[in-house]
Amino acid sequence: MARKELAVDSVAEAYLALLGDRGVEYLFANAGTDFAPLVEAYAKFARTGVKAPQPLLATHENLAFSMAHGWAVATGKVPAVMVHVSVGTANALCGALNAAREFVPVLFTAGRSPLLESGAPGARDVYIHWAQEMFDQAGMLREAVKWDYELRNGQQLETVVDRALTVAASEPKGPVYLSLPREVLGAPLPGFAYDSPARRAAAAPPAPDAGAVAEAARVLAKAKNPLIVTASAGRDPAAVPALAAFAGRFAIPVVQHRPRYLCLPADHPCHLGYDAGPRLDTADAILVLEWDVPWIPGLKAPRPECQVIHAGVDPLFSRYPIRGFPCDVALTATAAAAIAALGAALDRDIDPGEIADRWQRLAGEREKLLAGWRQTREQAKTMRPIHMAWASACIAGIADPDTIFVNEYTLMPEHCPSTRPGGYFASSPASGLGWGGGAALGAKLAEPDRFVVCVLGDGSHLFGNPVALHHAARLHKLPVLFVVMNNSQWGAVRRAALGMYPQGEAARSNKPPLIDLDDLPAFEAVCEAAGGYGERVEDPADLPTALARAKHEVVVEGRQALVNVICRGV
Ligand SMILES: Cc1ncc(C[n+]2csc(CCOP(=O)(O)OP(=O)(O)O)c2C)c(N)n1
Repeated sequence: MARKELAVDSVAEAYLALLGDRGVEYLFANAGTDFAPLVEAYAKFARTGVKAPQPLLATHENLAFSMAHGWAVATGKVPAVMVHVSVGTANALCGALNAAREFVPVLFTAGRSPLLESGAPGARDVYIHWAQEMFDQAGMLREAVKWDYELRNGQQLETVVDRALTVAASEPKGPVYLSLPREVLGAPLPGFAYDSPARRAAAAPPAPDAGAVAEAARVLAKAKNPLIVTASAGRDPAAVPALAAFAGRFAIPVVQHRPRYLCLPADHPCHLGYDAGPRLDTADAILVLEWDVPWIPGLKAPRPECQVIHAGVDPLFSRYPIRGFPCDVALTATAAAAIAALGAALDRDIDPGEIADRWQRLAGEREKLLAGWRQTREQAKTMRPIHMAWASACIAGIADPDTIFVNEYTLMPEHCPSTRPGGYFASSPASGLGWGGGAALGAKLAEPDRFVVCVLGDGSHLFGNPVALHHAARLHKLPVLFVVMNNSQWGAVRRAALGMYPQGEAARSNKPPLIDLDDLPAFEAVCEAAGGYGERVEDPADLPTALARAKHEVVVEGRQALVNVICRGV
């Protein structure tokens, strides 16, 4: 047990030094008048060399939060975000919702209007200090965070910081929120001393319950057609080899629907693609591993007699108001621990004859699937406007095994396979658009030596505040290749309207309202305006070389690039 002392002029200095001591490496920040004590503290640390999180400026709060999110998923560590009082919190809220639903730990902090109208250092001195105050600033995001608090004085600092960080880092992980009033940050803190290392540890993850494991293993052992469905097992990279070994040992097909991480390498013989629909009719046992929506009950569901096991850090997704999927066994554990325990139990229960049978069927199904994808690519190859399957295949053509893909939902993973754990990150199930670009910058910050490709829809890209994004990429020297699949529309909105009213007026209209994004700016020129490289591609035959040129700019010249791919609408 060691106690450290640090002479500080303010709580702000103590706060930043404490974050540095606790291993918080970055503070993704969008500043305001509430930051005065932090600005002062950082300026002093530049001279004195006190270790603190490196401040990284982002000119929009959603960008700051998304960068933190990308960094957190690529490193497994907890970043800090700081924004300006109530209004900055409002702008970052979408990022907090994304992080919450994907169990991404973030220390989300904001200033708070000075409490006092006069009479103390830091008290109100600008007119906004009245209007920006709220009765309950954290109220707007309380549903999205695991914990929130306001720092009331410097004496409590160590307890509050440690509590915030340990709650965020305990399973199920997630964002926490701390507001920091200006006078509190600006107050003196004589005799500041703290434990280093910290005496408050994050909680260990829950161990899988032996009874639930035995029950789940019995279900899987009895099944003729078991199926594993997952979207986020790969959140913990250790779960990827565990799942690969488990599926391979017992010949169980794995489907990753809208994966948020790489969960099973694309070349694994049990990898049966991205659509569980065709397997639901025959499945007699399903292991739902870290997945909130294993199927859409209104469209297609497994047979009533199919047994269903849900496993994950919060297998019931207890923060979702409604989620009624059948659940015969709910196993609370990280994906890696759940798989390890199930593997040991199933080894005892399984009939080896079943495994041999399943291998036969699996090999045939996988070959059929791969052949179908090859055919789609062949057909897509010459389509103009460019087909997203062809664009995805061309992106695969410039990737290497270490490439990190960040997908704000238009990359088709069946045409752009990845195999390395931690090589693929996609949108949170909350799907608050505007995440991808910032997340890609965060991933690049975490993995500076790896090639990062960020694939975005034109709509998603616009939500991500492109001018702020390209500025941050340049400012922080984070060369990422952005590929915009530009179909000049919100295709998802079109699909939803036509899906609900297949014979309706919108379906008959050439141009239903609120779908087409006419007169879009030249996205490549926006990237160029920030010192990057840009190309617009309309001819599918030009795409491979355009992407190769862009990759050269990113990897060799060290500058960001954007390829604006003119794609088909839906
Ligand atoms: C913050 C936010 N606002 C609105 C939406 C609703 N929304 C979902 S998908 C989508 C369209 C996305 O367009 P684009 O990225 O171009 O992809 P496309 O659907 O055309 O393939 C919209 C508007 C959302 N998910 N998040």
